[in-house]
Amino acid sequence: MGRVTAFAVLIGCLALTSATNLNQGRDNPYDLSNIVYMTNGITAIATYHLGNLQAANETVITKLFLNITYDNPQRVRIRITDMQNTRFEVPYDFTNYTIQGNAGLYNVTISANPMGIQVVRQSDNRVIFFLDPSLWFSYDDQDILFTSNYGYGINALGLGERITSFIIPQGTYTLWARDRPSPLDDGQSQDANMYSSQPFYMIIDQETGQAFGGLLYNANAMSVVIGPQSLTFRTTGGIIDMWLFIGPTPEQVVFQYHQLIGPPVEIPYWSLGWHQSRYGYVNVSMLQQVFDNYTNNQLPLDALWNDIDYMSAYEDFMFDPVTYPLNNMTQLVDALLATGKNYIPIVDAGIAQNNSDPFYINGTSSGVWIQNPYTKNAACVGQVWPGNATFIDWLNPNAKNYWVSSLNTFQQTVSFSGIWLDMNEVSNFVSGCVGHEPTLINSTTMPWTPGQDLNTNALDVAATHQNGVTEYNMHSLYGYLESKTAAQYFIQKQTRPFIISRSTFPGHGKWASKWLGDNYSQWSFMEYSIVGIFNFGMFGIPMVGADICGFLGNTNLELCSRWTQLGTMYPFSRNHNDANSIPQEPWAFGPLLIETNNVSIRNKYMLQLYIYTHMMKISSEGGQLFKPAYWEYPSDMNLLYNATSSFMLGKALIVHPCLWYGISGSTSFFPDDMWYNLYSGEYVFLDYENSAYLDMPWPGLINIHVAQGFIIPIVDNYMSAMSLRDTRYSNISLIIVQGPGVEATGSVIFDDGSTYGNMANNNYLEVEYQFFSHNSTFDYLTLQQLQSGYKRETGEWPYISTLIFYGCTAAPESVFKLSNGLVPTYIPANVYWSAEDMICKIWLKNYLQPDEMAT
Ligand code: MIG
Repeated sequence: MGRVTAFAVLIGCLALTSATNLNQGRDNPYDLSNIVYMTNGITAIATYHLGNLQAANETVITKLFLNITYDNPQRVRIRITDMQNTRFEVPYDFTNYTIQGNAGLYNVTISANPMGIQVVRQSDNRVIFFLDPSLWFSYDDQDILFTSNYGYGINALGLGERITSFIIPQGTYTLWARDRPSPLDDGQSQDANMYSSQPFYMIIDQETGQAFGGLLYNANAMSVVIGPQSLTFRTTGGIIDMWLFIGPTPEQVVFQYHQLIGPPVEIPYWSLGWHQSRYGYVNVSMLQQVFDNYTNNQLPLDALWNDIDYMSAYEDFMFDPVTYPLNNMTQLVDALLATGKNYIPIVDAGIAQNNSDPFYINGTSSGVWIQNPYTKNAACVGQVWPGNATFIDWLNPNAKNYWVSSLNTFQQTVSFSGIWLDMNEVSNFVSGCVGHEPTLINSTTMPWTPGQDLNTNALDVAATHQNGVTEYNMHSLYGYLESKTAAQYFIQKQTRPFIISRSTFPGHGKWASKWLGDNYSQWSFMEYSIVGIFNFGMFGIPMVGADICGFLGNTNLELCSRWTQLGTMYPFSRNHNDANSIPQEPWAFGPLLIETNNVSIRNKYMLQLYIYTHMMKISSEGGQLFKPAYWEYPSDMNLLYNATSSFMLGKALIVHPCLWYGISGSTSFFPDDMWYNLYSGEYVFLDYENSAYLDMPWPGLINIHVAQGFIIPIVDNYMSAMSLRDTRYSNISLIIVQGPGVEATGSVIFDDGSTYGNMANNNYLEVEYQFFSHNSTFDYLTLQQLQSGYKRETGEWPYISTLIFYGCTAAPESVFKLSNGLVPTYIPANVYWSAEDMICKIWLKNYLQPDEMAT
């Protein structure tokens, strides 16, 4: 086998470099033996080498098994486990996982004494992982440490969840799910760990701008040190299970990662609309009033949310009989549904420990609670909103049935269309299980704030799950497993899960979505929201947004207006507010904010087919809707270093938000391309720095520009629709953006908008639009059905009413339709051309159907 020889040569090279370090005393005490080279990987045994070190202490794992797998040409897996004992591993959920082997896009080499592993990307010979044998490595029961030393300058992204700039500054970061109301509250640095654990990173090579990524699939508390040229992982347990994604572009890394974890769940059509929420709708008439105000102000709305205010004594699923009488509630929800709007209640993680609460009774009889480690057959009781509460052990075989049937029961009480899962870090107002001091485990290896440890506002890490698995291992998985289980409730009914959860873990996006948790009504938090959406998009959760206008503290007219302009471009757009803050519904500040809400929500509606089409594609292929401009233009590193000054929606649209108070315009950067104002068709003249001055009015619309070469479908009735349901019956216009000699393309996916699995089952319609400019007698537009698996309901169909051309250099004369035999028939149309603005419009008198062509 020629392959083996090739490896032997490479190993030889590596051994030479590491040999020089051997006599300095060893930071990596493991040697490799029994090395086996296979077609699709390498295995070896790593043995703790005593040498001149002191005797291993009893927590050291002395025999490790190394298993390197060439998953596919873009992905390598490095697993290091205990050879003699099983250790905790994350419940595995990557159903797409297959091993296809390496087609030569990377080289993996190892060295034996001490252990070293190097992965080099062949296209540019860059190290994308290097377990440098000369650097500290340890594999203790509760302290696993390793460094990847790249040898060149890196920008690190990802590693959630925290409030940070997009490029994470060098430093030490903790990953451990935590209910952290806000980084400003506890006097800690902004970058401390928050609700989710997302141990995925992307590295951008500072010299070349090329990208690669990695996932350390480990749920234990960990810290990551970002150095100038290295990443050091230190985890308090689990195993080393590292997947590497070779890139080389950022977007390829994202796709390679999503291919592993699975593309995100399909979301309902309506959920891409506008959501109103607040903590503090203290009774049903307040909720009704909000609904009425939307109607009276002619503002569109897609979902009305209900916080813990609805609950009786803060008990999940239970409406307060005085403030939220069931009769009134069901009436309200019926009225919402009748007008195409939806109702979304909150469900907290803790179940009230109340012997007359049916949900507590059921959970107790099915034995699903996380157990108290100090008392046999007793739940670990924490304290949350209802006071004493118990928590579900998602490893328990009865947990799924318990949770799905609880949601079924709740559905019979009130017709909710989605659920909001809060407090699932899992959060606890006290530390540990009530009645017992928590066991202090591993307080030393994490960079905790003084006085805090793993038990702080969490269940006792000694609390037990099925088969004795401890909360120490399971803690950061709560939100993910809760959401995944809740998704089964929707899936059994064949409807799409609409689940907005606060805590997440890799794999979450396949089942559920996410909001960014508590933020402040401050300009800086508006900017952080962009980073949050970029990050969770990378993490495979594209349906994400921040509380628009801010949650904690008081917003103001200008901030809330700007935030509404930006927030309506989030994939998940929800105005949400804390009970202690002044109101921030659209009418809270008079007519200016109403106007901003009106045009901004309608602007989102206008783009609904473009956005929905992307989200559906992403749900079958992975990827991001809302993403850094750098992803599309990776040769311009300025776009990376100014990541929040703009973002892209798909490939065609760039959005420039206004993130500063007191300004009405600014000089904004664009990627190197031809850009047209989405609304006016005006061409943007860029200066030598690729910048242009943009007006940023409010009330008014956020700046969106469209790149040449694309066709954007626009919903015609966006100014009259009162919810997204109405847009399903709208005709559409196509904005066709030509450049000199450039052809333009676009597409639309349309389906029933609600059934689970439509993409996988081909139950959708997909039409591709292509515009060909021949510079001769005529130009033509083709409409091609790529998929025709959706039968429309009466009146639904994206018929084309209008063709709008940007960058149009000559007036259209007449319009023909070419039937199958390419025989032209004249079709009646009104045409318009503005030579000055280079805009043409063709109003078709008979709408075009998806299988027709026009010239
Ligand atoms: O302890 O339900 O992040 O959105 O309004 C706070 C009340 C509990 C935290 C959520 C927030 C929600 C609030 N919740």
